[in-house]
Amino acid sequence: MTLLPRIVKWVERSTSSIYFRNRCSANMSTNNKRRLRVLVDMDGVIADFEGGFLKKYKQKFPNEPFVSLEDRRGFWVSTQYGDMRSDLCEKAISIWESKNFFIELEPLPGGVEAVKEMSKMENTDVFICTSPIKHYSYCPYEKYAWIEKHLGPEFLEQIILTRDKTIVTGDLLIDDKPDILGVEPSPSWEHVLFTACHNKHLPPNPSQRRLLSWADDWRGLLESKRQ
Ligand code: UMP
Ligand code: MG
Repeated sequence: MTLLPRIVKWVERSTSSIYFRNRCSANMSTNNKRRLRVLVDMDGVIADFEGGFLKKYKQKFPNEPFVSLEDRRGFWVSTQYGDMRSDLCEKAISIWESKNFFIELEPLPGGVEAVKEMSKMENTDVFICTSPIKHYSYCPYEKYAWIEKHLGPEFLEQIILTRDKTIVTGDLLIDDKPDILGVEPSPSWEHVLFTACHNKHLPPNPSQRRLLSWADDWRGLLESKRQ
């Protein structure tokens, strides 16, 4: 970020905290200066986990069967590969446990641009909220490196690595996983399902909004939460 937008953001943050210190009884839900907090998932939303997986799986196991992106069903890649043949589950897992898997993921179309744009919007805080794998040798480091590389070093302040997104507070969680469960039964965010190859065939769910891609109306979605 160049200097001017940084100064604007700092002034916004300072003035909003002064506002709340002086009016500690103010009800945030009726305050139209309230900041919107958007949590954006990484894999399957801004980073092409599925495309990166398939490319490296085919390179490493050229003679094994694979699932085309068209035929992907269900969030867990490992489960679908294991259903095809039990040993393929471990072979699939070996791909994302390998060095350089996460850092080499391609950005999904429009995602990086959208996140940068929303982070510059007035009264808006954006966090990247992503679950690392438990095989931690490379994944957490590479997620940080990916964000620095594609979103810039200022976004290193905005990273939330957690296996349980329900304990994170926010207004919106844009995520491709259909069911986001954890210890908190009533998360504060509205989960908006980001369409991905593995969830596009799910029957319409009237209680869950979707973002079809970053070409879809994400600005309108954010606006709808400011009302
Ligand atoms: N993941 C698995 N198994 C799968 C598919 C994905 O462990 O079959 C991991 C990779 C990512 C994480 O680290 O799940 C997805 O994270 P979120 O996009 O839900 O944050
Ligand atoms: Mg995801």
